[in-house]
Order: sequence, then C-alpha cells, then structure tokens
Amino acid sequence: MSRSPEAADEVAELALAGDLSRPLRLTVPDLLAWPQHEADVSFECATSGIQHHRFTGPLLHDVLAAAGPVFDPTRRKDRLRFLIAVSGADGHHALLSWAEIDPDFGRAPVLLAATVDGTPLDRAGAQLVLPQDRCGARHISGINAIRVDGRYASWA
Ligand SMILES: Nc1nc2c(c(=O)[nH]1)N[C@H]1C(S)=C(S)[C@@H](COP(=O)(O)O)O[C@H]1N2
Ligand SMILES: [Mo]
Repeated sequence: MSRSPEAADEVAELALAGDLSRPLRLTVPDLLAWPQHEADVSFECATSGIQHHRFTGPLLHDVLAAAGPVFDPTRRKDRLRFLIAVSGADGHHALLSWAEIDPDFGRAPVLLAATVDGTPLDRAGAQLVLPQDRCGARHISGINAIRVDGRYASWA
C-alpha cells in the first residue's frame, strides 16, 4: 500500500550511510524489528539540570551490524579504525568509535531509542541513548543520519 506524501512527512526517517555494504533508510517503527532493550537513564544538562527518562529500542550495534560495515568481522583489529557520526535534524551531532559499542571492546549498551517514557518517537525520530554518560549532550534526538566511516586513518 502506498502512503500519501502527507503521511510520509509525518514519519521521521533516518539514513544509515557511509562505509556500509547495505546502506538503508529506517523509520522508527522499522526499529522494532530488532530485539528491544530498555534503559532507565539519568543525565545532567548544563542548562536544565538532572533529567530522568526511560527509553526502549534496539542496540545501535545491532542496527549498524545489519547494514554491513565494510570491515572483516573475523579480524578484531580491522574494526578499530571505524567511526560512527550521529546527526540530529537540527544539526546537533556527535562521534562515537565503533570499538565503543563493539561487544569485544567497550560494550557500551548504546540504544537507538524508539520510545521515550512510553511514547513512540515515530514522528520526532529516533534518539541516541548512552546510559553510561553523565552529561546529556550525546543523547541526540530527532536523528536523521548515521554515517559509518572507516577511512579516517587512511591518511596517517
Ligand atoms: N537533536 C538534538 N539533540 C539533543 C540536543 C540538541 O541540541 N539537539 N541537546 C542535547 C543536550 S545538551 C541534552 S542535555 C539533552 C536534553 O534532553 P532533554 O530534552 O530530554 O532534557 O538532549 C541532547 N540531545
Ligand atoms: Mo545539555
């Protein structure tokens, strides 16, 4: 069934791009296809103080792995040069390293949240959740792009 342009405008989409063998576009409902995790998070904002939220969604690692980052998965050292750039629709962005979320390295349980405090993020867009962060600044809301980059170190 095709959606009207008006209906499509109401559903935020995020692009997985960069050094991926299967780049794709995902809506927030698409994120429900992966195993769902829950995180009760407290973080401090420099301007608005302590915030508490409950998020649910897939692990960022699971979603990006499905998009096929172009490293050799059997060689652990091959992953260490990959960066993950996460962008909000308002231009706020942050970089993570692949190793930070890799189960063989930092194992940070970073989520790509599909709900916050029980409310679906279908229209607002997915939100990055870093339960380990004391500060709220990397909890990027309204994600519209995630770019995986394995070429950063190629000039060194
Ligand atoms: N897209 C986007 N996400 C963002 C920001 C932003 O400016 N744009 N600010 C960050 C900062 S500094 C904080 S502290 C938290 C605030 O989350 P809250 O609105 O739930 O309190 O969102 C983060 N996510
Ligand atoms: Mo903040």
